[in-house]
Amino acid sequence: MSELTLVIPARNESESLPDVLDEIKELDHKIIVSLHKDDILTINSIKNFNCEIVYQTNHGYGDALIQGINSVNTKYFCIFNADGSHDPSELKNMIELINNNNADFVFASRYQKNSSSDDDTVVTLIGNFIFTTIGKIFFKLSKTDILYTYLTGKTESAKKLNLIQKDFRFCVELPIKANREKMKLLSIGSYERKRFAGIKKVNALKDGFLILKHMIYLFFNK
Ligand SMILES: Nc1nc2c(ncn2[C@@H]2O[C@H](COP(=O)(O)OP(=O)(O)O)[C@@H](O)[C@H]2O)c(=O)[nH]1
Ligand SMILES: [Mg+2]
Repeated sequence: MSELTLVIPARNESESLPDVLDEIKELDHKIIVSLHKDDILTINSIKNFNCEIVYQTNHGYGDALIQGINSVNTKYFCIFNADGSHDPSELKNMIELINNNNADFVFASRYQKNSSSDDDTVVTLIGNFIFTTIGKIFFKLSKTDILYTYLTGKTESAKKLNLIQKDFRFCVELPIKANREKMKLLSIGSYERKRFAGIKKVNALKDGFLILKHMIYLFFNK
């Protein structure tokens, strides 16, 4: 068995998640799907797959990830979406990069050389540019794509960060706290695919505002 566990947060992904699990079933990684027990459709859609299910006790994307990561017992974990937008063929290079450099986290980026996205909209593109710039100026983050949470990390490093954000604020909480702990953060080019099916859960305005508020909070609370 490999040293990597894929942590898959899922909400209403019965149309995409079976295809995602089918695509990664030949890989030698452990798989944890983190979802709420009320999400019966998604749970039923994956019952024939060999994966562990973590039932989150609260709701939200960050909550699913925090509880998923707490259940990991391999050296590395990877946050891997249930919608098909993360390409599993990129995992090999991410693991090599983190391992060869003894890094704490490797973040995939859609906005560096040889990278792109088929899932971005004008609103998310502009939003991401603004948040990435705030990250650079106010938090000295060298990350080129702050909101794209396709990352591989050392499990023990993530567990040290005391991550508590239960919604999409998690996307900025992790890199900002890791950078403050002077952890080693690397970036790797990535191509984001269109989601296989179903609808996006992020609300650009509502979640964008929450993330902005949280960045202001983190700036004043060190
Ligand atoms: N468990 C759980 N997963 C969620 C929640 N919101 C989003 N997700 C999952 O997080 C991933 C990213 O969500 P998505 O809507 O695709 O956002 P985007 O990729 O940023 O556009 C998908 O796998 C979703 O199913 C939530 O409230 N709870
Ligand atoms: Mg998505």
